[in-house]
Amino acid sequence: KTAANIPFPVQYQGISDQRLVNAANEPHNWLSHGRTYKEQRYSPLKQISLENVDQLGLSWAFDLEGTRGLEATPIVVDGIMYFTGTWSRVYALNALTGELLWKYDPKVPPEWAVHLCCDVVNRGVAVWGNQVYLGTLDGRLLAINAKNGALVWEVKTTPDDMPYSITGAPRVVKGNVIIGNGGGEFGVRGYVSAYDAKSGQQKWRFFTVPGDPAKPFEDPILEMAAKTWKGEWWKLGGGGTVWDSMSYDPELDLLYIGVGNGSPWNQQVRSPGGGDNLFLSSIVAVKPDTGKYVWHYQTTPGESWDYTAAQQMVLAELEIEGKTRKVIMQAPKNGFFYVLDRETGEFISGKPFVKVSWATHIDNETGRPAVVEGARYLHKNFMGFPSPFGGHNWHSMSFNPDTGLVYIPAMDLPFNFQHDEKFEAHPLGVNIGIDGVAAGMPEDVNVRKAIKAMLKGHLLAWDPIKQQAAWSVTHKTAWNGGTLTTAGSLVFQGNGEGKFIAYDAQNGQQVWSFDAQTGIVAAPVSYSVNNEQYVAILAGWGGIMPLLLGEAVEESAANNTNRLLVFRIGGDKQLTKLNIIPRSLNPPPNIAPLEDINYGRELYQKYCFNCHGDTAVAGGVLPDLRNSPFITNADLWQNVVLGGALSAKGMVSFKPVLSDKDAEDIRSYVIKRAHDQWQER
Ligand code: PQQ
Repeated sequence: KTAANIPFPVQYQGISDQRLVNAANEPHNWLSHGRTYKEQRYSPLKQISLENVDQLGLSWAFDLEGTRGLEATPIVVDGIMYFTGTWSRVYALNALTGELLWKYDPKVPPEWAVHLCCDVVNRGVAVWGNQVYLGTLDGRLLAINAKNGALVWEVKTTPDDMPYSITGAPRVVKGNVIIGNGGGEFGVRGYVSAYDAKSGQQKWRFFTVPGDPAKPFEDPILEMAAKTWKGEWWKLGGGGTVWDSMSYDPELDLLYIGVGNGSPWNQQVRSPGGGDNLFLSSIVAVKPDTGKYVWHYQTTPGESWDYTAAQQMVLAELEIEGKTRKVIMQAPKNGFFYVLDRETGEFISGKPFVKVSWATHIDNETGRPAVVEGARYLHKNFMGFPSPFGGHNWHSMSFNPDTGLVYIPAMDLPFNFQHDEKFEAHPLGVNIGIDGVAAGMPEDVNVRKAIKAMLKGHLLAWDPIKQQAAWSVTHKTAWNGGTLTTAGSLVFQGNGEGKFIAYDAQNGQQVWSFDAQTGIVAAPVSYSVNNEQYVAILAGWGGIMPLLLGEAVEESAANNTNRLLVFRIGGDKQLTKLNIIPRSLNPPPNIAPLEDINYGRELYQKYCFNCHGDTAVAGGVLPDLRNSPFITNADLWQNVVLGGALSAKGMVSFKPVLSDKDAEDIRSYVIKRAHDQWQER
């Protein structure tokens, strides 16, 4: 049966602005990224509850192409589900049966993967009218016919010759499709754009950081922002990408955007001499019709640690000191949980929700962090918490108005920040201004093991009024999925070990678990069709940590399959058991001169670590080079690393930055690391 002859369910109706504004009144649907514009990820459905969750079972599963990260939140409209897979592919399914209605592959060139910091991922689509909107890894915004999957329009939202990308889901506000982009690790300037949802015509663009002051500022507010920068920041873009989060308040008519880190991260390189560097690491409120600035709150002035404020922003009404306040809540990478007044941006409270060592507290009067002496690593390294993975990353949190708790996929990891004395911007690989060897896991096996024991992931239930934890569960791996909470008093979360779990929302007790056979990073959704409630989750291991820090996810279920799993009470479908064949270790002898190995390590930690893993330990998505057949032969290796033999898989030629000898030294280092493995077990 082909997709074309499956009838499109008749109950489907297009999504109007009004439906989006009132999405909370449609419990059976999940109409936008965070279910409603408030992005609470709270489902009012309660057919699945504490009483019967033990009877929850698989209703159906849908296999997707690929074996890399799945990060999308499905959108469910009147019995149809829309979601994205790897390489920006879009799928439309019958949400009752799992039948494929249509699929659209925007055919992202595989070579573009070299410009992606964090896997070939996508966090989902927006639906409006009869169209589905999608941002692609290579910077395009697409409108696709929701009924038949035909392309309606396509625009390029980023310049062709710069390492921009899109992984975040678009949002539609008052007929405008709002889209950001990524690339902050490579050297770009962040912005958000709005396009007319019908025609694809650009309506406005808001730059999050000022450009070259010799040229006219695109917006008067950037003149103010430019006074907070020093040096020639514009040369490497300055950063501030809006790569994931947005939310909207229809009453205040304010669109909130979450702004990313500096580019490069290291402020000494980016804006020598300091300054707040607005609007890096800020929440910025703009008018959705014009993109005009209204207010901002900067979580990390003078950002120097990759502490993005691109994390989810949840809107809620909270009772604070006897008054109902319209708040915006965020748990950004920097480790503080913020509650702000969303009308004015006024700081209400901020407390650490994970281990934090870069600042002691947030000043109640000014709303500014008290940064610890030395944390800026100006003269020597700073070993601190949180790491650039963040106390919380893009994995969605959820807020349950019944319990009053926010459920955060939180992380505790340290990081060694050290200025890169030899920093020079290069055209391939990341440009962060941090010494890659110093940041890497140490050689000493015992120190390595001690650090490894510190890498933790938690499900944290946070009370935003008291600003303290209500309960928490510690996972085996540091990198885990987003959360969903429901009126059935449940919290759902998948984890890196490949388990999809339900917890009692009040106390964190585990009440149900399913073996998904692959690590989960996406967030679940809930919906109903024909008055029956379903919970859906994309299961597919990936994203930044499995690429970059294999050491932190050793207990993970590696990603052998990409699937959508859908559950209901009484579901009894079984997943077929996967047959996993571990690769045996058989490295060539470790005989290269130490000097070459060490130089190879320096290059590896500059060009290779971001995808194949810090100190050559991969986390289950891309090949672990220590076990790769390509290290057994110098010619084979050169064919891939310099010859581009695997560019169709995204491994481009590094000839523009590496010589033959460089490539061979990297191979020598990887061979050495292959031998280290026996010791490190
Ligand atoms: N993406 C992930 C992921 O998908 O696992 C994790 C991160 C990104 C980060 O930790 C980032 O800092 C990050 N930064 C940018 C940026 O600065 O432009 C983009 C992205 C992205 O688009 O995925 C991530």
